[in-house]
Amino acid sequence: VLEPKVDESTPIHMGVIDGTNTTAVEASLRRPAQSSGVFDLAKPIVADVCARGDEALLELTAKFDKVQLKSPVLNAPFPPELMQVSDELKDAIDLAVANVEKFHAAQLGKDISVETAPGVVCSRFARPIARVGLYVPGGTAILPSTAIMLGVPAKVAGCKDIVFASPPRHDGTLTPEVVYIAHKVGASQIVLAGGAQAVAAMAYGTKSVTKCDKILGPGNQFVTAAKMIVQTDLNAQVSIDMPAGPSEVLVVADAKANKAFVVSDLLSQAEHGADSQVILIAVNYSSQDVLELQTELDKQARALSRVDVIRKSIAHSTILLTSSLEEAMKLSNQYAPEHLILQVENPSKLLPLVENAGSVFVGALSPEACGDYTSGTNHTLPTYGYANQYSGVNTSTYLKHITSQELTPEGIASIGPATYALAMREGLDGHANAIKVRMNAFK
Ligand code: HSO
Ligand code: ZN
Repeated sequence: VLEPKVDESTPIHMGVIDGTNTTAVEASLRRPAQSSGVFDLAKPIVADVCARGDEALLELTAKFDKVQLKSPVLNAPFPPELMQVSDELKDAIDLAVANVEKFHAAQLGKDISVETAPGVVCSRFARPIARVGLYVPGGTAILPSTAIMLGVPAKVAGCKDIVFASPPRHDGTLTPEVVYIAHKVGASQIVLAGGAQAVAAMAYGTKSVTKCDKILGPGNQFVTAAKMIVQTDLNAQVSIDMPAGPSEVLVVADAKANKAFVVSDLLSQAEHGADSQVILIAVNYSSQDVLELQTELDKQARALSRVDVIRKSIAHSTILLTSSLEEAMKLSNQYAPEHLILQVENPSKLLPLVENAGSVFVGALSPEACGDYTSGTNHTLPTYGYANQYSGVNTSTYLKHITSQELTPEGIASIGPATYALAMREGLDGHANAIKVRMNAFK
């Protein structure tokens, strides 16, 4: 398909609308449409890998990634020559891993044990999901940071088998940083495949790919479609973290906020992909403020290497004008952004008003880029409005919580009669009998 030629003289500006115009707001907060046809394309790929395993996987990698591999996997220990990383980057990765590890280790909750009634003790304890499949996208940008965000919590949770999947480069190798991170988190295997085929391989397992119990990670529309397909297949017995869509950010800024900072945050998300969306809720901006912001946006965007991607994402991004912080937060909650950045005076005062968001960046010195890489929070977050019901990836994403109970004779006496009554009301006298025989034994 021939893309229409971009007119480089057109300024890179966002559309501006009045935040009280509900119809216009609704239209501008709509996410760019995702084509449903992707499911029809992903289904046969998933079915093929399920049926023919490694053979299908190698064929699909040859077709989509243009490389004929001998084996679709790299098993640990990974060869040192495949993880040659500069000292500077190694230090950066080590720092990021340490911070992400600290924050995710702190999320390991305590087991609980409660005496709910005399002689009745109910407990809950956590166990790691044994085998997790972590998808690290390739495509237009290489994302070793995603390997950190998915791999470190898996290690913290104590998962037995950590499997990574990432599309190979044309020479059949992977980004060395990804291999280094896989090694650091103790991964057992890296699947050299991408797209729906990689997801299917981890969901069903093949002769060489470990079957995984849960599949996590962002990806393009094919990856997301495949995750949703395998999740609904009872034969796969696999769960997923969340349906992932294109990256997005919503910035709430007042007129005093540093416009260069605000613009840099908008652009750092806009550069992710043509389907990314960035929203600015401008509180009490004059028309002069809007003009200054647009001028800064155009200037900064043109200096970035991914300006062509940015042009496309900015085309479906908007500035909403509001006159109060409360109104701004209402709009933000309505959008349920993956990332919410607060560049206002006393930003932490707004936190109690946050209802729906993946992760919040509080104040002018907390750019999303820090959360994407190094501060410690996870960058795998709900997009596309799913922040209404999903949490971002965190340590419990890798855990199951198991409950237990233990009753004494006193416990049988204290809840036996009520249990018996409820069982009889449901017509389940087998249940009632299990209580009666015990109550009788202690009479
Ligand atoms: N902002 C992305 C994550 C990422 N950024 C990776 C840079 N590298 C998640 O929306
Ligand atoms: Zn990012």
